[in-house]
Amino acid sequence: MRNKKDKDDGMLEVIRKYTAEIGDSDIGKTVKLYGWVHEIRDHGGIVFVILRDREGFIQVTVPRKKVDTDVFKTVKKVHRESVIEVIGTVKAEPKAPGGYEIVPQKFVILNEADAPLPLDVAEKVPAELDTRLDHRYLDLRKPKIQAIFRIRHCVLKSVREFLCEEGFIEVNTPKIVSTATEGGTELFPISYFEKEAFLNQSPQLYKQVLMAAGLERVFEIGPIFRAEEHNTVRHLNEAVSIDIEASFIDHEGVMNILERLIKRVYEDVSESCSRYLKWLGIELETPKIPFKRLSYDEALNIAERKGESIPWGEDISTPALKLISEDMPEFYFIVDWPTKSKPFYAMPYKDKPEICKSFDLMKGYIELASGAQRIHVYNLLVKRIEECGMSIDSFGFYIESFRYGMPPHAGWGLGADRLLMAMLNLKNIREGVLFPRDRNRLVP
Ligand code: AMO
Repeated sequence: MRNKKDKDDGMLEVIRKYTAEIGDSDIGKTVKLYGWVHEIRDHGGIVFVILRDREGFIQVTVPRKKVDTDVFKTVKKVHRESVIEVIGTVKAEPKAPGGYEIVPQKFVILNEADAPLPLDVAEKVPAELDTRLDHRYLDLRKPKIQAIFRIRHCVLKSVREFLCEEGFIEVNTPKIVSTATEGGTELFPISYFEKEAFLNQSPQLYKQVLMAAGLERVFEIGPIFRAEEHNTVRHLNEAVSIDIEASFIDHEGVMNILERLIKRVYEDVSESCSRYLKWLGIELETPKIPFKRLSYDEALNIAERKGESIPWGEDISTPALKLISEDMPEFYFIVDWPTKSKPFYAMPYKDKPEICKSFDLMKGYIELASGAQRIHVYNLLVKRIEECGMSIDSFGFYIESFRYGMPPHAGWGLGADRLLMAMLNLKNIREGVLFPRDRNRLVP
């Protein structure tokens, strides 16, 4: 383990280090490194091996005259991407990447990699995204790609910390369900013994039921499944959603939580991932809050002015959003949507029931989150379900919870993959997903 003294063959007591940990204080000392053979430069009497671990690179310099014969023989036959253990002396070497080199006393091939490689990890030959995803385990060995997932980890950690501090309890709800929650996208049917079942589109119904349960503030970070027909750079068939639900609060209240969360995540990533942002060449700017609230009507007007007209009541199309984003390239909310354009659970305004207390959080033309104050009144909910052409029979467990003390409540769902895409300017949402699922991709 890292920084623990490992006994090695009962002979040497060496500390295992990551490449990035090697510093001036190690010069002249013996260290142990584990990693992969990133590059081999064989000059006959001297071989340079670049060892890569999850933190970076280091040069292992192997001069025939100065190392054990077995060590030299092993280095001569090793293939790129083999897993190795190196024990050696640290030397300062200004010409080596990072400024240090290791001269090995021991060079062990823990597992030899076959040649040729299906994907070039050293990126001398660029590969298409599809090829990279087909061999994702190799693609992920690239430091830049790992940086994306180190940042993703930090985003989720930051979200958890923030929501816990705000009094939210983390929950896990079922992903095998019997009903739809979101109109507009199809469900994936699955075979569930003798019953019909589906993969959940959203934890929506469960998080609302948990309000009736009196948990007051819950959040879930989990998969959502959408049988999206289209194959775009921002749609997945399995996505990760960060969902919250809170009682005794309205849509404005949860929008305030959402914008503060976004700001906090940017701050945390800037602070703890500066190394990885640098690898990606990204300078992250923490957004200023509050974000602008643009009404649905205003959004339609901007699009109209720019030549794209949307009939009132319809969802705002991607071309229209692209035009709107010319004026609004950063974070903003689109609020006060037509009731008929949003799912049945969104609360209509009392004095203007054709619009509802719902919002989308946008970054440029990409929707990152949507949410609303919910209907908590039983009769109104039944009416809305029926107006949306659905039968209340399929909502049994959900509907019942509104009859016996459901508090007023609101919430939102924030796409984790979309947030990462926006934060890191990823051209394709799949770049930020380990093993994406889309229309054409079911493996790996
Ligand atoms: P909605 O359907 O807008 O709302 O989803 C919430 C957020 O989840 C992300 N998302 C997706 N990301 C990638 N690929 C997809 N196919 C995909 N579908 C959705 C988006 C989106 O903004 N129940 C409501 C939320 C709520 O009101 O609490 C819901 O699911 O970032």
